[in-house]
Amino acid sequence: MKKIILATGNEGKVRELNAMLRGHYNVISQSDMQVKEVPETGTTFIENALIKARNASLQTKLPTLADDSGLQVEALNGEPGVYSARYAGESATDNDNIEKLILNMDQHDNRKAHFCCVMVFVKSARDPSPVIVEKRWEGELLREPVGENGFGYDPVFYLPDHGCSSAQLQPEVKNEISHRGQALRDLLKQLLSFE
Ligand code: ITT
Repeated sequence: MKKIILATGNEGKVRELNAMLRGHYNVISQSDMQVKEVPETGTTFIENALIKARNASLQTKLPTLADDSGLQVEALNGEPGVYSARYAGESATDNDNIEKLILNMDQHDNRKAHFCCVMVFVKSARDPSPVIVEKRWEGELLREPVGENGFGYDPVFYLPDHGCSSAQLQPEVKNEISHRGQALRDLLKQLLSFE
């Protein structure tokens, strides 16, 4: 099976992506290859995903998959967006970020939000034609966290069609419908069609 590097240091992403790539690729985490992370200096998900993919591919000399994602809240003009992981500061935990979001949303009745995921695949660090997919997952923000599964903002991301938060979904169900699940499926379809 072909080797592929996962250019992420986020354990939640690693779990979800591993589950979906199983059987297709021999997946290696960038941390297992001692990849040194670089700052995400882009202002868009696409820029940051490319920065991470090219960095890991440069250091490992292997094809690489990167995911840049985040939560965009309508009433906050798209915030926290690319800053989702660092919303409450550089070393913020998921709980710190959720607390800040709940506070900032206190006065807002418009609870609409979506997750965005950009998935990038590069064959090499200087691949001139990366495969790029962008997908969204629509939902609403809760006023209190519920559920234990997933990671990040899942406990406050409510799915009206399912009547629960994304942290209450079974992992397989989340992968079936999430921004990341949709993006990876689309990307895989493209990669397998090149082979
Ligand atoms: P890497 O850059 O190493 O991949 P990161 O956590 O810094 O890890 P991002 O810059 O892409 O990754 O930030 C994504 C953040 O968006 C993540 O930390 C969560 O707070 C949030 N997020 C993304 N996908 C999510 C999901 O499926 N469920 C909940 N929160 C999610």
